Amino acid sequence: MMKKLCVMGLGYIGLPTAVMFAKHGLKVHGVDVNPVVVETLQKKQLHIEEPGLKEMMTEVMDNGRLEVSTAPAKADAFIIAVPTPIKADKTANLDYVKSATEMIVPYLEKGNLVILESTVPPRTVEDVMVPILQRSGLNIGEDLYVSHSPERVLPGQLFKELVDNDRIVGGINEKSAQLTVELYKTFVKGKIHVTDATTAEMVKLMENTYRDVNIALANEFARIAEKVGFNVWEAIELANCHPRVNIHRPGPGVGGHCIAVDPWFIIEQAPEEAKLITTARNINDSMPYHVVHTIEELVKTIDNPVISLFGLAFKGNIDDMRESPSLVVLEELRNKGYELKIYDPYVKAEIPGKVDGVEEALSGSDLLVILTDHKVFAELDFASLKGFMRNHNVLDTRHICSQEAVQNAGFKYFEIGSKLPLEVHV
Ligand code: SAJ
Repeated sequence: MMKKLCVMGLGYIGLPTAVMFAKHGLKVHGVDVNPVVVETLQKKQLHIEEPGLKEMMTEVMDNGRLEVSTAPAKADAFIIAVPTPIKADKTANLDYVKSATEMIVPYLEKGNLVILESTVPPRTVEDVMVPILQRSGLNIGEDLYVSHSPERVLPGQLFKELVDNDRIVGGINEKSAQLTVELYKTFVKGKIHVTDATTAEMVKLMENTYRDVNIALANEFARIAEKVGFNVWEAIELANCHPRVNIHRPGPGVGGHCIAVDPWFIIEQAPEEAKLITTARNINDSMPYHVVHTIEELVKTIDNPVISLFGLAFKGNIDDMRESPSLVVLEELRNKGYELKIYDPYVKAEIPGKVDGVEEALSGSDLLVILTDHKVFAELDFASLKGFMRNHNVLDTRHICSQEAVQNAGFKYFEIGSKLPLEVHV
């Protein structure tokens, strides 16, 4: 029976996981290398946002089940939930995984379990973690158990998904997997599927790669539509009437810290074989540049055009800008010297050129470009906004506004994946 847990990394995944285990009766020692994070948490304040987290964390800190520190402590089980960013050469930066593993080595004892939750390239547990853990002198698989159980939860509804989602547990051997299942059963109500460590690593990467490749296919159809001359959105809707077809949505590109990153972890391990995955990644990465090209075509007949960019977040109704295609569009247009007005009601960060209201973001503008599928953008009342703009053009890269409503309000409506050439309102 596991009673004491040490969680390495107190970010979006590690902290809620630590809190959940504490809430369910375990004694949890949480570790973060960043002293500012540890000090903040010790004051029962949060450095991340997640509904319900603050209340639950306060409760388990008050009853003594959760303590936080910059140094590990002895425990029955260790969970590593640290970031695995991507390097400029598109390979995984495993420095945090390595250093967290190294940090726990002096604390390991016979019978302990070590679980990696971070998303990693296949074979990381076997080839990177196990050799480090061997330094403990313990016999891996017999005296020390090791497994991978990838996190698969969506920020914003973490606590629900931690409990309800199915979980994948990949052990380096059966006993490791079995102990890991027992531990997560503390609070997981979803099904727990058992496999080996490398398969578990791949499962996580395959889920996100599946989505990336499908989005790339949708984006490729959009480009084909522009060349051949049909509307991709209508064609996708019709194709998706087939019971076994589910074409994804074209757009300005793929953002976020998962789908735009994880496929590279597969490519890194098998570049010759991962041809489709590499092509898909490149197609999705090219989309912001395609949007920029389309914008340039639209404004080329206008003197000193003013362009309003709506949406910085990588997807709708959130404030997260990580890997957002909007940032590429913004930077490209800025480098080309265009006058830009930027608006995103969700994003609090200071961005040069960002304004706070719709009216200010549209004043004197020649083209409104919708880059993020925020619900508030789909609900814009174009008739009342017309007066603020110099020319009345909308480029809807997400296909979220009603074309009819935009046109009825006296705007020209353009989208990615419909017929060129484009004739703007001037
Ligand atoms: N996107 C499109 N077209 C689509 C769908 C999405 O262009 O048809 C774009 C979005 O606008 C966004 C990007 O793709 O820029 C990614 O968004 P997303 O909603 O597909 O995914 P994430 O990154 O928010 O979360 C994903 C989820 N994985 C899968 O759906 C397989 C989530 O369940 C994972 O927990 C998360 O990655 C993760 O942490 O790995």
